[in-house]
This record gives sequence, structure tokens and C-alpha cells, in this order.
Amino acid sequence: MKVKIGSSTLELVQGDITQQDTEAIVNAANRTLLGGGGVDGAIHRAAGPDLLAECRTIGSCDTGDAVITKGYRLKARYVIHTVGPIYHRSGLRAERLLKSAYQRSLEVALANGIRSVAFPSISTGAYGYPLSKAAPLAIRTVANFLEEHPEIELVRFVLFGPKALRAFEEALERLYPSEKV
Ligand code: AR6
Repeated sequence: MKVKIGSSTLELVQGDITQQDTEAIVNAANRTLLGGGGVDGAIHRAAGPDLLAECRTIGSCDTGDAVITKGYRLKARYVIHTVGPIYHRSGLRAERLLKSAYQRSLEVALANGIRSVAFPSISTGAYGYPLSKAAPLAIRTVANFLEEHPEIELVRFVLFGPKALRAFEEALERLYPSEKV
């Protein structure tokens, strides 16, 4: 599913983020930047050990912030590492921090002249953020950003399973009821 937001495209697909050919892919990392399971593990395996070496030089990343590295063996030239909130530990800050993770990732993309970005569904795996709450927030945040920044031509959400895809589709349909392309 795809919608146009100004001159930009917001797209939802089911698939594996490590296989994307966008200029950047976003990693759902943790604050240590030293790798982990889920998307993080898959990205580090696909990119190879040079990715971890570069992450070590950066040191760490706060929750809700984002940092950039090269993509090494990935098709994507860059990896933007962001850290979403751990849902049950962040209480009232959860929404603000998840929104910030998406926004900061896009700001980092913009600052590096990147025009196409693929996102996974941040925080909805090991970090336990309910998909029904995370999907509309993710869609709204990215759509608002694209409305203001046509320099980013494509944002693609790459959802791992049919349940996640459906949750994002429902959120996108609700926000842009008649704009499927
Ligand atoms: N491509 C796209 N989506 C994927 C892939 C993939 N290859 N693999 C998993 N997903 P998670 P989080 C989905 O746990 O909740 C790590 O250990 C998955 O089904 O990867 O932000 C980090 O180091 C889920 O919907 O990220 C952190 O410690 C979504 O990606 C912690 O997990 C996010 O799941 C971060 O937890």
C-alpha cells in the first residue's frame, strides 16, 4: 500500500528490512549500540562486523535519539540507529519517546542528504510497545514530517509479519482515507 504526501511517497510492505535498497535503513537498536536480537541482530549479521566496529566508535545513543553509520555489506548505503522506548518502563513518556525515535531518524536522514528511508516497526518486538498504539503514532509522525520535508522522497515501512502490516495499513487508511496510489 502506498500514499502520496505532497511530492513524497509513504509505502507499507511486508518483508525483511535488511534486503531494502533505500539509501538508508533504520535499526531498532538499544542504547549500547552493541547489537542484540530482532531487527538489530539481523542488520548486524547482514552488514558484517565493520558495522559493530563503527558503532563502538560512537559509544551510545539515548532513547528517542538516532545516530548514523555506513551500511557496509547491506544494499542500503547507511544505517540510522534509533532507540525506541521499553514500553512497560517508560510510562507516560512512551508516546513522546517513540515519536522522537521516528522524528530524530528522519532529521538525521535529512542532515545527511538521504532521500529514501526504510523503517521497521520500532519498539513493538522485544520492547513490548502494543502494535495497535505504535502503528498510528508511527504513521502520523512520519506523515507530518513528510508534509514539511519534501526533500525525503520515500519512506517505506517494512513490516515483518501480516499482523504488523495490517495494523499499519489500518492506521494509514484512517489518516488518508482516499489517497491510495
Ligand atoms: N525486518 C523487519 N522487521 C523485523 C525484522 C526484519 N529482519 N526482524 C524483526 N522485525 P525488535 P524493539 C520486527 O525486537 O522492539 C533488540 O535486541 C519485529 O517483528 O527488533 O525496538 C535490540 O538490540 C517487530 O515487529 O525491536 C534492542 O535491545 C519489530 O521488528 C531491542 O531488541 C521490532 O522488534 C529493541 O526492541
